[in-house]
Amino acid sequence: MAIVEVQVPDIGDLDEVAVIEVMVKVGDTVKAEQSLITVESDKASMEIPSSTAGVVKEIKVKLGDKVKQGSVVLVLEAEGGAAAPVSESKAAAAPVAAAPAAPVSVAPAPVAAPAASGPVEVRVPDIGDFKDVAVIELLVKVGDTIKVEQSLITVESDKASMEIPSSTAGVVKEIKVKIGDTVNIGDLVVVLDGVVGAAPAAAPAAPASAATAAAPAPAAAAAVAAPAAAVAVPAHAPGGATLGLPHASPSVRKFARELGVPLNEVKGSGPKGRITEADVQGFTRSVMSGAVQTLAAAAQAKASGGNDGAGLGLIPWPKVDFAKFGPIERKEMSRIKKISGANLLRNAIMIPAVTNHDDADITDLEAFRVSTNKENEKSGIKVTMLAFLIKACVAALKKFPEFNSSLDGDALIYKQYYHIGFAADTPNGLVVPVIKDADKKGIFQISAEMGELAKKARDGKLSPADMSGACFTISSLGGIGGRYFTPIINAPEVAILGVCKSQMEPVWDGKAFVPRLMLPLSLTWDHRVIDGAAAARFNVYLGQILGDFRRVLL
Ligand code: CAO
Repeated sequence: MAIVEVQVPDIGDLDEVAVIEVMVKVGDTVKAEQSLITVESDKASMEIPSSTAGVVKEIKVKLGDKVKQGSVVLVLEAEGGAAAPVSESKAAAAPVAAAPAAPVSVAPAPVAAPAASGPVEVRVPDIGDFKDVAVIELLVKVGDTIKVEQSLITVESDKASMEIPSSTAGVVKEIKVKIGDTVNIGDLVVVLDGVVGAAPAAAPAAPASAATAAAPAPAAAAAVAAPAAAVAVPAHAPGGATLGLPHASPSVRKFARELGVPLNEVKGSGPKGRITEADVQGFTRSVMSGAVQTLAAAAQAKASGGNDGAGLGLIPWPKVDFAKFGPIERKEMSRIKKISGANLLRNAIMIPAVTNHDDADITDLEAFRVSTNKENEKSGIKVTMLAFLIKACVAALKKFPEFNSSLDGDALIYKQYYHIGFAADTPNGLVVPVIKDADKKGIFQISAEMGELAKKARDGKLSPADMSGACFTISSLGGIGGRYFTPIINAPEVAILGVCKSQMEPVWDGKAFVPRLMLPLSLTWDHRVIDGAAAARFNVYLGQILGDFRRVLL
C-alpha cells in the first residue's frame, strides 16, 4: 500500500479557485476518477477527481480554502500497487497535462469578425469534448451594451457549469439561443452590433479544454472570461454519482453565498429545477418577511421548544377526532396567522411577562380631540385617540428608557429613536405597522400616517419595512370594546401597552363623585428588564400625561 498525495491538476490559466464542497471524508474508499472536491471561480465550477483508488487518510483542504494547480487535496492509501508514487501524484492527478491522446484545444474561439464595427456573430468557443451542453441561463438581453469578456450565457453539463463570454464588445442585436437549447462548439450565441473596441483575433474568448486518454468520458470543461484561458478539468466517469451540489450556475452560487442563502433549500424554477438568481432573491424575501424559515433557524426554534413543546418537556398536544362529536370543516390558517402564531408562542413562552392594569382620565383629552376634529373637518385628517397615545408613550419611553431597550445577551441596547408599532386587525390576521420617529411628528402627521398604514394593512400591502424597527407597541381594542386584557410582548421589545374602550365612570374628586371618561390601560412588561415598581411608575406617568398633555412640557 502506497501513500499518495492527490493534487489539484492542471486547471488551465485559472490562478486560484475556492473549495466550495468536500465530497469525501477520512476513511472513505474512493475509486479512481471519483470526485473529491468541487472548486469554483467566479465563472466556472468544477469537480476535482482522484487520480487513484484508495482509502482517504487525510484531507488537506477545507471549505473556503483557495487552491491552485499542485495544491494537495488529500492523502490516500492507494489500493494494492495501483497508486502512483507520491512524487508522481501531480501527473497522476492532472491527467490533462500528461494525456498524450488528449485533443487539447488551443484554437481561438470561433467568433466572427474581430473588426471594429458592423454585425458580429459570437459563437460557442472550444469547450473541449463537451457535446450538447444545455443553455441554462441568458445573461444578456437585446439592446444590452456588453464589454469584451462579459458573460453571455451559462451552459451546463452534468459535471460543470460554465459561462460563455463574449470575445467582442458591442450592443446585443439578436440572441440566437434560448434556455433549454443544447449547444456545441461553433454554435451561434448572439449577434452584436455597433462594435466598440473589438477584441483582436489573437485574443480568443474561448477557453481551451482537454480530454484525457484515461477517461473516455467527456472532460468537464469550464469556459473562463480571460482570453486564451485554458481550463481543463480531469475527466470523470460517465454517469458518476450525483454529488450533492445544488443545481445552479457559479454566479448564482456566488450570489447566494454573498447573501448567506443556503442554496440547497432554494427551490429552482429553471429547467430541471435549476436555481436562478430570481429564486435566490425570492427565497431571501420569504425569509425576511418571515414566510419561511431556513432549516437552521427552524432547528434552532425547535431546540428552544418553539414548535411542538417537546423541548419544554410538555405532554403532547391533544389529538382529537372532532368528527366523532359532530360535523366539522377544516380550513388552513392564513399565512399571517401562521407567522404571527409562531412569534406569539415564542414570546409568550420565553418572556417572563407581567401585566399592570390602570385607568387614565381622558375626559379633557377626548373633548380636545373632538373639538380639534370639528375645527379641521375640511382637512380630511381625523385625529385619533391612538395618535395621542403614541405621543404619550413616547414621552413615557423618554422618562423610563429601559422601556425603550432590548435584551442583547447580558446587556441592554438602549434605543435613541422612538418608533412605535400599533396592532392592526385585518381580514387575514394581526399585523403591526410602525410609525417611525414618532417623537419628531405631530398628532396630525401621526394620525395621517396611521390611516395610511392601517389601509395598507387591510389591503395586505404592508412592506416588511412598514412593519420593522418598532421600539414599543400599542394594541388598541378601544374601537371594539372590553375592559382589560394581557397583550403579549412583541420581541425583542420589552413592553407593550394594551388599550380598551373608554367609558364614563363616577370618580371621587375628594368631595363628590364626578363623571369622568376613563381609559383602561394594560401594560405588559418583561420582568428581566423592568421591575414592577418601574412599570407602575410608567403607567402612572402615562395616565398623568393623558390627563393633562401639558405635562409633556415639564
Ligand atoms: N375608547 C373609546 N372609543 C375609542 C377608543 C377608545 N380607547 N379608541 C377608538 N375609539 C373609537 C374611535 O374614536 C372611533 O370612533 P368614531 O368612529 O366614532 O370616531 C371608533 O372607536 C373606531 O376606531 P378605530 O378602531 O377604527 O380607530 P383607532 O384609531 O382607534 O384604531 C386600528 C386603528 C388600526 C388600531 C384599529 O382599527 C384596529 O385594528 N384595532 C384592533 C387592534 C387589535 O387587534 N389588537 C389586538 C391585538 S392582540 O390580538
